[in-house]
Amino acid sequence: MSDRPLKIGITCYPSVGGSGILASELGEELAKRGHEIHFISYEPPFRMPAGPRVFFHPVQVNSYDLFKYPDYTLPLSVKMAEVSRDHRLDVLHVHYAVPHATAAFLARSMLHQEHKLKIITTLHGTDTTLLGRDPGYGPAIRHALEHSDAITTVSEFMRRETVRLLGVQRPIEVIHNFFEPHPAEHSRTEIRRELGLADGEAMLLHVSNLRPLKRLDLLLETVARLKPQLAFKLVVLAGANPAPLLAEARHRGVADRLIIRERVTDIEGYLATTDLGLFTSEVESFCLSILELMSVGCPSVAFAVGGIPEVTVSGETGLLVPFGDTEALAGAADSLLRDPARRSALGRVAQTRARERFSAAIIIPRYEALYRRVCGA
Ligand code: GMT
Repeated sequence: MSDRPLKIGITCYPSVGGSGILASELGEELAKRGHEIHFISYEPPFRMPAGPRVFFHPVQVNSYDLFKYPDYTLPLSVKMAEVSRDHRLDVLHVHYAVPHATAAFLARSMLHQEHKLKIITTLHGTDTTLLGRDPGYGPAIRHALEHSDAITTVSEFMRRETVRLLGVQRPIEVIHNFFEPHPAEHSRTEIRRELGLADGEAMLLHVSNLRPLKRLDLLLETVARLKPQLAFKLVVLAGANPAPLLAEARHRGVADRLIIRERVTDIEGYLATTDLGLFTSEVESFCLSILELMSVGCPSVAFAVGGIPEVTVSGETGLLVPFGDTEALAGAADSLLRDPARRSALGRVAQTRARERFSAAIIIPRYEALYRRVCGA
């Protein structure tokens, strides 16, 4: 296939979540490279780029008294078919299998001979590790994957889990996540002032959608274990209602250490202000937030679970400890907060690793090559 620009449909969850963020950034980078991007979802994705060659097609979901549960899959598949046909899409790239991969399969069946739609499914995390185990979803996910033209996962861990849990026999290509920082809107001084951080007070950062697998209990336990004489605040950029987290922090007597912000858009400003990332997930197929911090030269401490060791190398770009060992995690955080020189050294290596392995310049050509391979087939 020639090097002509491609017409690419992207479907993702538009809410604050790693898969939606990755899909939006992918669309932005592809549009910059001359491709035409059509987002199809129920809302514009949280970080959807504005600009030429980027379009958004909303999926309208009506509610009918007849149904106890509203259905999204069918209207999504109808919209996918319509956009694919009207805009002559070369490929539809769906992020997160449920229900996007199934809807794409239905869309292709609806188009039949009219338009040969190619489907690529990227698995991000709980579509395999949680829903893949659910007997109510597993067979439908497996079926949609078997009918995708290509399957990718965001880590080698995720590839192995997909084979193990879903028994997928088809080739799965690992294309790691990428991050390309935009210029920050606010300076470090402005953000520290906005957060009310005192001079000499270190800033720990936790970014997540606060779901149970982020293990906020262990996050607060780690904060409680940090030595009281250490001057720090944990800033939480929350992608969901933080009220239960705050209540639990009060209960544990650590609420005064927490600063919570919601729906932050100047993520780069906060990243650049952070001294150390703190993550306590029990499973993470990749952990985009660790990469985001690495890309601005900031190390993180976390549990060595899932794909996290593929992103950050313990002792070189951050520190990882066995899952659940909050004493070791607090010790790791404590040692780095007291040693700015070591923190900077880890941060420098982290930034180089982010650029050399997980930047748009490295990852986007891999997706482009995949699209061309699938479309030429
Ligand atoms: O599977 C999920 O939990 C949803 C997904 C999301 O939208 O936040 O998260 C996953 O995708 C991110 C982007 O690829 C990864 O960085 C996260 O590690 C992954 N989450 C989990 O595996 C829990």
